[in-house]
Amino acid sequence: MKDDVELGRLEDLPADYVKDLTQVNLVPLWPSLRGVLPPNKPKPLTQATAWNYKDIRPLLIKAGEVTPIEKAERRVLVLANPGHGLQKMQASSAIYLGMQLLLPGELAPPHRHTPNAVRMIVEGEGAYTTVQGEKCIMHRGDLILTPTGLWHEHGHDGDQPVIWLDVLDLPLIYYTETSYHINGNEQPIVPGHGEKQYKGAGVIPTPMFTRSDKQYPILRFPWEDVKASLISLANDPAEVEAVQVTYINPLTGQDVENILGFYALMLRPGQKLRLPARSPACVFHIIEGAMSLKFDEKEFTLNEADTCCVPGYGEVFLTNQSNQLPTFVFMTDESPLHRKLGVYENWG
Ligand code: 1HN
Repeated sequence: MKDDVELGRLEDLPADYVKDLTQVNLVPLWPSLRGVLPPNKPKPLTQATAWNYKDIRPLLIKAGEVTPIEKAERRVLVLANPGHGLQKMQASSAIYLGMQLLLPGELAPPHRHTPNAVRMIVEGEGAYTTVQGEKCIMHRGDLILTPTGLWHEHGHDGDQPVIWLDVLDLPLIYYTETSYHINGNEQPIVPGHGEKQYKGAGVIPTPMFTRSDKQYPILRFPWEDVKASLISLANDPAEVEAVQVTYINPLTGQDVENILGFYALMLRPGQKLRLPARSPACVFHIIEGAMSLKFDEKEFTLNEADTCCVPGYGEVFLTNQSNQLPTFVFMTDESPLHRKLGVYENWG
């Protein structure tokens, strides 16, 4: 069957026939078939979009002035992709992004929910997230997980605003009609930190020869450790093209969460890197340095704390803006989801 064959339109049908269909909750497929199943390549709603931190920061600080934490629970400005419509609060079909502000002395109260979340810390010292009793201190560049179902609350003992990037699979969980939350009480702090127990990539704790069956053994990935891994990888072998690491569960080798994948990338001074066209949408957030990002006809310059989202099925060209310094990038994509669904593709 040729794809250029034009299928019948809704307007081609007798109006009273369409009315009869509607009355009994029936819809003809053929006027919509090409829309839901386009030829050769999906037509993502997700548009390549960048959000600059210099735009976000003053508006977020203003949110701190006009809305007390008790009236927000989570004081967040959502990075919404215009391709989906801003009210949908989506960066892509499965990814939600938000910048959250916590002021000194504030508490974002304990709750748990079905969507998986992570926080990438952008600015400030002295805040923490307690996840299932484990107190995770926030420093710039750290990644803190709050996977599905785990209790979490945010507190702040410092004296300056703290800001972080929230990444959730909320659009997907909402779409599947499984999104809900439960409020709880402040969690008692439990001893032990996964990031310390599982510090070495090649060794894991085995007290009395038993392995933990924890589903989320590491909840906080300190930036200093991840950065050191990238620098080490960049030097051995020196030819490795994409200096990239994946945040994984050390007990399974799988991605840290079920739906979204998380990565850190280092661009060498002056490096240009082409990322292949793959099915998942992808988010880039600059931890240190600056780069340009090209997708189709669009090109963005991304500086520290800037964030960009691109749809799937297109190449991405990254260029470090400095010939002297490396650039470090946090990335999120929908790979685990696509792999589980069997729709993951890499077109090279
Ligand atoms: C949430 O629980 C947090 O815990 C942040 O900090 C953003 C966006 C949608 C739904 C739940 C948080 C969220 C969220």
